[in-house]
Amino acid sequence: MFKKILIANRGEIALRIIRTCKEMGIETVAVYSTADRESLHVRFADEAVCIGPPPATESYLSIPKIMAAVEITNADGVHPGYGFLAENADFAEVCAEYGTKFIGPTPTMIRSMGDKVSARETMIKAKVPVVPGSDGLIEDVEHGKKVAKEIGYPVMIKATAGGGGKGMRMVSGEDEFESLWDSARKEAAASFGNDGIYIEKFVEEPRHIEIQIIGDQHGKVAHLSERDCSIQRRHQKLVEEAPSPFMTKQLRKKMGAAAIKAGQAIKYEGVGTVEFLVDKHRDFYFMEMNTRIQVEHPVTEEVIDHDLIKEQIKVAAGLPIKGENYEPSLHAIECRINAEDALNNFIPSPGKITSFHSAKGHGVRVDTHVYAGYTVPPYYDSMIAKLICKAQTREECITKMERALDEFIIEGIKTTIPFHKKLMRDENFRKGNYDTGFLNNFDIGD
Ligand code: MV4
Repeated sequence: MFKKILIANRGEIALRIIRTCKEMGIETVAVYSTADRESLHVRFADEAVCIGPPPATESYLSIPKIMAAVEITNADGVHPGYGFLAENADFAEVCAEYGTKFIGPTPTMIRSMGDKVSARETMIKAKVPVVPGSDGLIEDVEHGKKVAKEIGYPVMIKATAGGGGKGMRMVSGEDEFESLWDSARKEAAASFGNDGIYIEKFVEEPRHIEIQIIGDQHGKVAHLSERDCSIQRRHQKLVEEAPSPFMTKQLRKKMGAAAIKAGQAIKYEGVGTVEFLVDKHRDFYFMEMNTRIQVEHPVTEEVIDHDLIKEQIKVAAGLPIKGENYEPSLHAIECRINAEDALNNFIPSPGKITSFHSAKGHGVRVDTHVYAGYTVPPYYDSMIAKLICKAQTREECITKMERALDEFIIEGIKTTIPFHKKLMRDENFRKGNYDTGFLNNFDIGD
């Protein structure tokens, strides 16, 4: 088992990892930029190393600086968290070369799932359902038009190096193909330095339902049930829940089996997420596979009573997993509380938090690194807290979430709390009637 883990991250996830390490008797090393000198992960780690100025490229994204911190503290494990270098295969490689264990999958697995066309091909071979689409990359616009015609409009143009919607265009007919193809390629080249494009049949009104999987170093893969992440604004998740209100026992069985096949196809090691698009007929299609712990992992932890960070560390240490598949026994909902002004087009709202009263009580969990007096820096992601509620039923969970949101006081900055309050009151949300397009027609302005 690890003696000392360096957390190559910041904010709530760094604190989350430190908590589990302490419970496992593992020493912790925090790395921080000068903007995070007063951050809680620095305070609660056993050791802390300043790795540079605020810009992420000069601190949390700097592989040489993080490796220097590994060297001087002699950490035998590195936990990347999510974002930053969590899915950076080069970083995983440098850790392996250096001899410290990257807590996550191998560089090969990260690379193969990071390239969406290669991931699709892997899934086709593993007989995991994928959206009907092109056989590999599209060579040129004429090839693209031909493939789109064969698939049948509407189609979705996607970037192979993409994710999160960048370099993606929905094409309704051949007349608009060329211009949308061009803009998608340019965006992909600008965002990822790779203009590789592929095409899929457009899935109407899809839900985003992802299956949590875990694989050990002995070839076993299990699933830990699903999360519904369809409530997104401009491809940013805002609310996640488990189980999905759209799920049935039969569908969970089928999607769980498909997710395990996806993991087994690449001999997956670690905690991972297989994302699916689910249409209104409950047909499901592989979308992407994430090779990291995700922001929304707490909703799964709450419904199956597992510590996923502990599972991640145990698997990285070579321990076997039990391998049972899990059915959720409770209901959990997570609201992401961002330093954004929900009543003003969600514009960022960094600054000093003058008062902070975190919701509490039975079935309420708050994962946060902020406190009264903390200054939210403008350099990083705007998420400052995750409010997670759990209850026996979805209805009770929504009621609990409404009470918790009402009790949650954050002053000095604007947040997304008003948005969440309004969402919880929405009739369609309360009935579970939503898909990924739900927020397109949701007016938050009070
Ligand atoms: C799709 C789709 C419909 N049909 N692919 C969005 C980002 C990336 N994860 C893939 N996405 C989509 N791919 C086909 N063939 C609709 C989306 C999509 C979406 C997916 C999940 C969650 C939110 C979304 C918001 C808009 C579009």
